[in-house]
Amino acid sequence: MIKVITYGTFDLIHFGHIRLLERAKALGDYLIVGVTSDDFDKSRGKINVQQSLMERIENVKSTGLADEIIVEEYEGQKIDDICQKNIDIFAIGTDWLGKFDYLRDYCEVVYLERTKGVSSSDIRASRSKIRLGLVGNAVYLNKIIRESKYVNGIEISALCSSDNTAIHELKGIKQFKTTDYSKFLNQVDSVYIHSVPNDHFHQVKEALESQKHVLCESPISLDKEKTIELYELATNNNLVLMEAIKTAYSTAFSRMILLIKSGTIGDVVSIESTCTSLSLDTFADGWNGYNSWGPVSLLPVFKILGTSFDSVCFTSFKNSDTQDDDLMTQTFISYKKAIAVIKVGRGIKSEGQLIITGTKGYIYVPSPWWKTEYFEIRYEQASETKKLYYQLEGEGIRNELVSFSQNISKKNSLKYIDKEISVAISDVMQRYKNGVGLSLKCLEEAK
Ligand code: C2G
Repeated sequence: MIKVITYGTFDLIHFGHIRLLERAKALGDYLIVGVTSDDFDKSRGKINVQQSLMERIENVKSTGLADEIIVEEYEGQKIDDICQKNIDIFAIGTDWLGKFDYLRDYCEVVYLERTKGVSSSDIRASRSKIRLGLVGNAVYLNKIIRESKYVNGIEISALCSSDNTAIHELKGIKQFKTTDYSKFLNQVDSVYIHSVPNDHFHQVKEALESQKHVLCESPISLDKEKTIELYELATNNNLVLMEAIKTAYSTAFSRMILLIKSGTIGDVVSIESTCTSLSLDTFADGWNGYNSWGPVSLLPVFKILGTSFDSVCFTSFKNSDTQDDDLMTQTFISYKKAIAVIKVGRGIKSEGQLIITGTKGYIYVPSPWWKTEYFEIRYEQASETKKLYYQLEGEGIRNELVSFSQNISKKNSLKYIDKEISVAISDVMQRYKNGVGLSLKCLEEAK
């Protein structure tokens, strides 16, 4: 019996895929089809896949051509499969010509002519694109423009800004002044807001009232009740409102949360997170240290310990030169059975690590943990340490945009930051702003 194997994503299965499978099947007596897992696709840069692994397996099944379907999960698996399953022929389309010659040491390699004029990418691209408008002056918007190019289904069409000098990649993007916000909204289907936190509430509200989906840089507002109001508005209008903290969309960060939830380190009793940046101009005006770093540093706390905390208090040091700019703030959040200590600062530099302590062991994420790619699960016995690495493309922005677009089209609508977390973040930001539980110190005066 001649055994043939082939691999693919088989997203939105089409004529080209079916022809490939037919010809692969005709090469032998038994056809095995390896369907790529979502993670494997992400790791090889295929982030726009529209259908889930189960749907893609169903696609292949429905052709009736596969005698066996397996999942391809890792780099190098093809060699393992070929050896373990005694494969005679490996077949693949000519778009991979030469790329799999190394498999000739294990079996025959056949490249089958790729069918012209049809591809999953074309099918995805032909679906109408979501016009995304950008709001703000920040240099960070350049990253959004750049990363959006990797995301199918989203097209940056307009910018609303009071000063666009920091934004360089404006080709093909219509521009509006902040006074023309409603005109700008007329030109888009959705908005990404990266203005100053004080402006978020009214900009998000007006966008939702104009039936636009919103992705807003955290904090969504500096007032718990206002954030609740915005979520209600979004729900009532059947619109997507998402908080943008890019860390939440990193694969390593999501995996870490799942491992903790499954009890890998026992019950979590403490979380320590540190986020600092030396450069004062990392964030635009209106973003003090706490607004800049507070939300991201609170994210693991609320994700892991939940949002029903008992109390929050802060100790903040101000720099006497820049009175309205907090140099360093420690936040203590106490829960029934756990405590979180967060250190954030702008104009200081510290080790940006995250440590999550449990009753069986702890997780250590090295600096800069907010760009999580790598973490360790450590136990009393050093020999039991597990080290995990998941590559992060585009600092998480790319995944954030994919998730926003999928939520809008109601596909795979996984919520990385749910309403409760957004509200809890606004709650803590509001307490800090209003000085509730805040002990304020001035470095110069303390001397
Ligand atoms: N294909 C084709 N004609 C097309 C489109 C695709 O013959 N118009 C073939 C591809 O060459 C591939 C198979 O159909 O052999 C599956 O294509 P994809 O779903 O795009 O998967 P791909 O990214 O090519 O995965 O480990 C994964 C494999 O290396 C290939």
